[in-house]
Amino acid sequence: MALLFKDPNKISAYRDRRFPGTQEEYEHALQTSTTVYIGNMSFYTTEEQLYELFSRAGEIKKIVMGLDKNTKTPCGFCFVMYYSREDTEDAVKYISGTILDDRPIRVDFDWGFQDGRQWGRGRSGGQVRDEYRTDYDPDILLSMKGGYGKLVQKE
Ligand code: GTA
Repeated sequence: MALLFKDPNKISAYRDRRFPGTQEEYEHALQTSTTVYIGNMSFYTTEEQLYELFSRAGEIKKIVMGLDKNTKTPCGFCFVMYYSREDTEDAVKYISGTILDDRPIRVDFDWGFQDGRQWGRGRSGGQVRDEYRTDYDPDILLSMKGGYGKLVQKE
C-alpha cells in the first residue's frame, strides 16, 4: 500500500458532516474503503464514459451517479466502487485531474456509499458547492430554474 496516504490528514480535505461515527472511524473508513467520489464533473458525462475511464484503474463493482434531488438528473458528481483497495488508490493517484468533457475531474477517497448519498444536498436540489460554482457548461444556465438561476445571476 502506498505510504503517500498514510497520514489521515492528507487523505482527503473533505469531511462528510453526515457520517454516522467518530472522526477516528471516519479516517479509518477513508483509509480502507474501496469507494471514490468524483467531483467537478460535467452534467453531461454518462455512466458509460465513467466506466471506460475508471476501468483503467481496475475492475469496477458499481457506479452511482449523483442526482439533483428535484429534477433527478445528473448534477456533477458520482461514486465509483471498486473490488480492491489498490485499484481505489490508483484511481485517486492517476485519474484525478483528468479532463473529462472539458472539465478537470476530482477523484477523492470516500468513506463508503450508502443509499441517499446520491442526492445533491444543496438548497436548489444540486450540490451545495454548485451554489458557489461559476464555470458552468454553456447550456446549464439555460436549463436551471428558480432560485438556483437567480443565485448565479447575482454573482
Ligand atoms: N468523498 O469532496 C468530497 C465530496 N463532496 C464535495 C460531496 N461529497 C463528497 N464526498 C467525498 N469528497 O453524499 C458527497 C457528499 C454527499 C454527496 C452530495 O456528495 O457526502 P453535496 O456536495 O451536495 O453536499 O453532497 P455537501 O457534501 O454537504 O457539501 P459541501 O460542498 O461539502 O459543503 C459543505 C459546507 O461548505 C456547506 O456549508 C457549504 O455552504 C460550504 N461551502 C461549500 N463550497 C463552498 C465555497 N466554494 N465557498 C464557501 N462555502 C462553501
